[in-house]
Amino acid sequence: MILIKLGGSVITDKSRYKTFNKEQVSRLCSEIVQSGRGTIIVHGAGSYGHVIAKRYSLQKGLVDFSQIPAVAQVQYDVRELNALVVKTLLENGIPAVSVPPGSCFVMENGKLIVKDNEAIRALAHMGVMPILFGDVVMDRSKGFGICSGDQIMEVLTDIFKPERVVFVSDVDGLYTADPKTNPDAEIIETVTPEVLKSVHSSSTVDDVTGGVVGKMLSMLEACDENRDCVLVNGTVPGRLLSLLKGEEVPCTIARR
Ligand code: IP8
Repeated sequence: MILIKLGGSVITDKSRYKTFNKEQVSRLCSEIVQSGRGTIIVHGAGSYGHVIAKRYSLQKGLVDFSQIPAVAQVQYDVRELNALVVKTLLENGIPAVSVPPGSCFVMENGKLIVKDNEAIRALAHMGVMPILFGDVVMDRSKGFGICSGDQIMEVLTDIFKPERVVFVSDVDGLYTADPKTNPDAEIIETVTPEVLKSVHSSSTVDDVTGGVVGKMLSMLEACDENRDCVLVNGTVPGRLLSLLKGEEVPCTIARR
């Protein structure tokens, strides 16, 4: 089984509040179906989550009660995005159901706690794909917090032990600098914890969950000697399909 995260930069326009990239999501779903591989899909929040989360500093947890309407709004918005993703999966013949992390789980000082994963396992066992996503989640010590899709990936990796973990983003991989602003930036084909320390962290859009370096940390966490962890560009038609078919494509592979 392959665990795939469709990043917020691919499924939405991260610079414009609540802009869903319907065509791109539909194409990616069809590439996943065409690959014939068993998959589980997670998605990020994109502009349905990060814009308001950043404006109200929701990643800091409860600081003052003026944040509360924003907590409810972001939860509402990411469920709206999730409904759009699930609808697109259904249209592509993938039986998918929504599992909103903020309604099922809690966090402890920013760490997601999943004590009971029976429903998720039962769904997958029956051939129904549980779809989890980046969400606002109640936190035992901070009141609430932001749970990223990357944290969900770590939890699902523990549950399902996928043979491969794939992060679909809008860049070819990890670069030595931000490729959107620096023409000299070079792609790093293999990232290790040592390589990551030397990489400059930057993000051109509002992102409350750590951008590409945060993602690499999650990738390094998820990989082991039997499991590949890959960052691939989903905005290039056919690239995800090629990767899933085992072909060589431009990407960054995490290795410990
Ligand atoms: O887009 C962030 O999830 P991500 C979740 O996977 C929110 O980092 C609500 C901003």
